[in-house]
Amino acid sequence: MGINESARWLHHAAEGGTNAAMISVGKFRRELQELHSHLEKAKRVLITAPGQADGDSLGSQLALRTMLSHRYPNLVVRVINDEPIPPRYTFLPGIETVLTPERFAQLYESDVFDVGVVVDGGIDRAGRVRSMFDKCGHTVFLDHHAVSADYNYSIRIVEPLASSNTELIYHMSQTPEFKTPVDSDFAQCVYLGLVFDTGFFRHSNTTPEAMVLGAELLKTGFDFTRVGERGMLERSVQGLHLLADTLSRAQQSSNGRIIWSTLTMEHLKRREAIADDREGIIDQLFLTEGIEVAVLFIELSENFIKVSLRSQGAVDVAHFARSLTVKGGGHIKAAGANLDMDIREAIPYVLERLEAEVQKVAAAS
Ligand SMILES: [Mn+2]
Repeated sequence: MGINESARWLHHAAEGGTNAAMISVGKFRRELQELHSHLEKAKRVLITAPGQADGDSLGSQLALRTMLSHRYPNLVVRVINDEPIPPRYTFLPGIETVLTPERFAQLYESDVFDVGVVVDGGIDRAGRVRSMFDKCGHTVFLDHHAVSADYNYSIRIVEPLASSNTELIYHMSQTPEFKTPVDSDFAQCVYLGLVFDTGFFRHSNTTPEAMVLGAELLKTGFDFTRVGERGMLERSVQGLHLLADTLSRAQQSSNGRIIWSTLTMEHLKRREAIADDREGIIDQLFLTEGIEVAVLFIELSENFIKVSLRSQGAVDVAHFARSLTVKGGGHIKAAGANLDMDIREAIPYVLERLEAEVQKVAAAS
């Protein structure tokens, strides 16, 4: 069948009348067999993910590495990411195996791989790793985002019902093709992705299946408090100050229905903070009483702004982000857009449009 025990149980639960979304890798039967047939013959595999790796991305890459190394003991598996790992993730078991392209070049000679796998987003955002990926004999795309990838992957396994990419990998790992033993190291990688992408089972992508999987993983006895706190909540003191600065700069508009703040490169430098310290600030901003939408203007580089958006749901911020730029998008309640603008230009450009949107929603209700 290719569905593990818990998914099978959920299948029964779904048939019994609950409206639970069901994540089942059974529908990827052919893709999984094809993947297995390539891996069986392969000598070297490359695993990568888009830049600015987060908890789901790293959890996925490490869980996948474990899954492949267990199933194919002679296979050389290399995990290469364009950017160095943010310090918050250094506690993850196996994290030392994740290399930057320069570290990889120092340690190993050949950058030729038989199979390349990209997880939690497309290869177009994987920076310098893309050229290695392009040379792979077979390429695999493993994702849980409902996006259309332009790249001509040999195999695509995309399950938008999976709350996190690690949830998809977990279910793959339990099929007859892979049969990965779930020990506490493997479990915490899967768990980190799960809590990261669901915001500790708060976001709307949280499903009964995701919670059942969380419970299943806890049985292996890893320190889930530590995984949650170190992997998501803890900040360096520099990061703490950056958060405090950004929150104290917050302003409201539309009668308090919009809250917004800014985070420039100068702000980052002043506090000696790093890019990863920006993580989670938008969510904190959003947890303000009476707010409909929160916006954070992040200066990524000169004249290049990331607009992060959170909504209670009345304003579809994915739609709004797309209205700002063709490359904008995301989910109804959480979205983003990158703008080629100066931050002083971007703020009125976005706020005027957003205020109109909030007004429209208020008038309609
Ligand atoms: Mn993800």
